[in-house]
Amino acid sequence: MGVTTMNKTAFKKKFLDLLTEKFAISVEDASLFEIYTTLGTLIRSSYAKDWRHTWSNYDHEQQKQVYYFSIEFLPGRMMKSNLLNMGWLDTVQAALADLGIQLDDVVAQEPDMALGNGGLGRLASCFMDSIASEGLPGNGNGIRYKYGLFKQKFIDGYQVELPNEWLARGNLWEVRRESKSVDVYFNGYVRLNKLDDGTIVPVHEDPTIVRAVPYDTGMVGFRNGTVNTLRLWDAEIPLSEESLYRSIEQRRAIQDLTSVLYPDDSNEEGRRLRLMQEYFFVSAGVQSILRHFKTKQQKMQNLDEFVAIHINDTHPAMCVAEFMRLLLDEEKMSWERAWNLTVKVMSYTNHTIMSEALEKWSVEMLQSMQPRIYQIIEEIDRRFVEEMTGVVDWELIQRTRIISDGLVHMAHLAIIGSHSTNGVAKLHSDLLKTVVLHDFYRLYPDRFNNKTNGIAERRWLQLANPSLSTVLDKTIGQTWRYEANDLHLLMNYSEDKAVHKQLQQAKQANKERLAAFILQETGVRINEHAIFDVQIKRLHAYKRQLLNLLHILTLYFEIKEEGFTDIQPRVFIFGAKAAPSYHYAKSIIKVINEVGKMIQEDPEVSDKLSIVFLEDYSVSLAEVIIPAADVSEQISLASKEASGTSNMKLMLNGAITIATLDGANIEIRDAVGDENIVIFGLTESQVYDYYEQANYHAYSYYEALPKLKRVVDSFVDGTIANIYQEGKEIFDSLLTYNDEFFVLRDYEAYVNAQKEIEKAYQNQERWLKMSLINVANAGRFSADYTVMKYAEDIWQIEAKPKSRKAKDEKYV
Ligand code: F58
Repeated sequence: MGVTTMNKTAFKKKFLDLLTEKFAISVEDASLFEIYTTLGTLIRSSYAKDWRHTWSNYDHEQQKQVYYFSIEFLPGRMMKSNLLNMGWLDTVQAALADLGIQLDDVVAQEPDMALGNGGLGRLASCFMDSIASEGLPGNGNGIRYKYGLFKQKFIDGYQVELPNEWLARGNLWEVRRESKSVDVYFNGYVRLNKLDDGTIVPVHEDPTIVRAVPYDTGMVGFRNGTVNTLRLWDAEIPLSEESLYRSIEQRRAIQDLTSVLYPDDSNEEGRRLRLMQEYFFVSAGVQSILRHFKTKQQKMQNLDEFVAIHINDTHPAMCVAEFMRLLLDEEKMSWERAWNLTVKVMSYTNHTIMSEALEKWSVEMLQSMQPRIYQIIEEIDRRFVEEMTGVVDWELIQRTRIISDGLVHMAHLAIIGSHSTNGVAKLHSDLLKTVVLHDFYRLYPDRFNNKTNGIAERRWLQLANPSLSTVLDKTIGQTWRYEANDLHLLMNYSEDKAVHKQLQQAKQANKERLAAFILQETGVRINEHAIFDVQIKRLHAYKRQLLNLLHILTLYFEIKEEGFTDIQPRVFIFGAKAAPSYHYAKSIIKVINEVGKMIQEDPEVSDKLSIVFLEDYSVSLAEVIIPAADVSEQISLASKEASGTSNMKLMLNGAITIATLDGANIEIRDAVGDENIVIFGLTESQVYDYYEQANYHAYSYYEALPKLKRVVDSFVDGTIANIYQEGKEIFDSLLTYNDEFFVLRDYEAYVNAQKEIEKAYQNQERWLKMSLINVANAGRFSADYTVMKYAEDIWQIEAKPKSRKAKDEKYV
């Protein structure tokens, strides 16, 4: 990439020239937003050539490409990560400083691109970064929502949702590609036309046509000249159909299609618009892949040698049927040949074991919205049943077929129509095989595999934590910056007091940065020397933010009522959004906020404890919180969290994990060893034993443990002011409804584990060693390695040697 050679003087000249060209303004008079726009334009135009080359090289060299279909992408801000990956970061930072500008102020002008709810969307974006950085031929395919995930405000301690107009001031990174638009058909009916030669041709009559217009964003690889494409689709009224869509309602219906990102986490209801969104980006994406393939002069039957399509969770599962439709109806391929290709091209990742989150759509809805797609799904289902009849028992067929009880089971479609189904951590993949998808595992044992999640370590360490990065550079050299496993070199310093000291200073600097941020955002001044105890993730009952709260209340009562004085000061930091319709989760937010207020207003405890629930958790906010964390809360009920990824980010930044043996926590434990993590609580098999024996009695724990009783009672006895039915709702969930997520069962073990954390922290020598060992062993969770495994095992794609990450002289 030519840009790596950019020096400060050359950059300054280009930047100032462009500022004049765009705004006819001097740097002294320019607003931060004008500076941001100028810098962004310069960055984009500088990688444009590489972008074009990357694409044409893939074609020229006949490389197989993967298309990662995901209904969510959550990239956050892109300016700094593009600068880092281009190799420009230091130069630009210094050049701007010469001009009296702080890069961080400029970067803050960019709105977070928040087109995702949580882990699933963020994972998709980490993968985009890693796929480009490994020089792999891969692209994203999704929806360009007009409004990102809602903005969260707290009013009176309650979550209030506001629209997130992330596009209000335009989006620097995207390119609208009008010429690549495709039409997507909805509604109407299918007429089967019989031709003279007897062949039957389906014709989609009386459709509603929506024009899908792609907006492409360059995904810049780390210093390797690769720039892949994230293609997000917007819905528009087709020009040729303009006259047909005269009414405001009809126009609005089309605009609404890509208007909002559904803010639901694991409790999706059957909503028509959501199904429309799913088909919309699936059809647009698959059509554009095939259209592009046809320019290659390759035979359609060899398509699987050039194209892999990944179905990220069930939302894009209709890829299977849409691909079949195009091969059958447009390419006139036989069913057998089309099916054979489809299964080879498609692969699927499952992200949850919660059965309520496995999508099912009513036959009526799917049939009326997508008559042809429904026909094809029906035929896939019919052939599946036919193929399995006589081979396996009838009940098994009924449980695994795609259409049953008036519902279309999207996970079944994804598994039957693809060659690979993977879970996202070892335990999760095992549970898929043994429990959740066991029936399918019996049918297709070879299709199941595990791919433990990973994170973009460039963003979560190099960008988010420059203080730690500097210590690493000085201690182990710079190779870790492109080869995350080289973090392991830090193990050579596990006993080195001087290195410990530097790590401690880096952490302290990050804690001060976060404390300043909190002061500015909330007006609350926190103790910078307290333990920073962090739980950041969606608010969900299974993630058990409530368990965290029970522990905080325990400490509170120990100080207030038992006279404990030797408690290590702690700041409990939360970041979490609740789905707007998830009443219970919102009650938990309210109660945490009220307990926070109660503590803050009580001088007897406020110098020991505080709760900071930061509003509007986002990627950018995570980048400030994570480097400052001492403790990482990963306390989901064992078996429920598919993987988790904040656990990896926090570990990478030296936080000590307090965790149940759930999701990727188990692999973190394996990586750092038992003495460098604090594990507590029920194991997954104990949880399943309880399910089998139906012998959990939450009440008995409440009765037996006075401390626990005191805490649980406080939800309803007036101890916590300003909570009304919220306290009762939580109280009832625990006692009347027998505590679905075993919070009371794990309470005592958790409180003891927290004591262990406190003891370890009070021995700073031990703590710093633990922290070092966590950083040193986090390399294996780099998404670079994860995507390489997908590439080899599932997608069968590879990087050309020249596009591998640069072993730049700067780093060796
Ligand atoms: C998450 N799922 C898992 N879903 O909960 C988490 O354990 C895992 O680490 C992560 O995926 C990545 O594999 C998740 O984030 C969603 O947000 C869905 C979005 C669409 C609606 C339903 C929830």
